[in-house]
Amino acid sequence: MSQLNIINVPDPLLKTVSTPVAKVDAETRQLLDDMLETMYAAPGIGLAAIQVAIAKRVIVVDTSADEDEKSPMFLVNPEVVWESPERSTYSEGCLSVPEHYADVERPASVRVKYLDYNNEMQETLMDGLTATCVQHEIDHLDGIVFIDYLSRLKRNMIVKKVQKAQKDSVVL
Ligand code: GNR
Ligand code: NI
Repeated sequence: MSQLNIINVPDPLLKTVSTPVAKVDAETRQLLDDMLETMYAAPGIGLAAIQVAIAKRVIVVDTSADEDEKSPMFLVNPEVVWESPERSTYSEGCLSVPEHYADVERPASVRVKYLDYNNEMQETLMDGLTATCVQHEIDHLDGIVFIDYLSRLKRNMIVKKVQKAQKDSVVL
């Protein structure tokens, strides 16, 4: 297992549309394991492969509040096949936009089809924070970051602050 480096906005890689995975094989499982370790270390509740500069349709999610009772989800080629008409609003954050948060409205529940860790096709109904997080991750696979839903003014302000914080953190 190894921890991977997370890229920040405005890295143009975050605008990439990621490519589907043909099969969940040993190499994909290695990526899933490394992504989970990276997500827990951050810490975060979700991570898309493009955030570690790998343009594959692979995400990991763990929205369990409990520290000792981890419940990781591995989703490969995830697709929303149904969304509820009900919406919900969460204050979202992103490991690629550190320390900035904004309200985003999304479908409150979604049915998601994906390949699991064992290359088995699954369909799962998700709600609450899990639904929000999985939609946030699928957005990453399509090159969308949550700040893209904000006004250009707010987005540009956040991107500038993230860039400045990154520069200031470089030890000379
Ligand atoms: O850690 C994360 N928290 C979070 C909070 C609200 C909505 C979405 C998220 S996902 C984010 C981790 C991340 O950047 N995933 O891409
Ligand atoms: Ni994110």
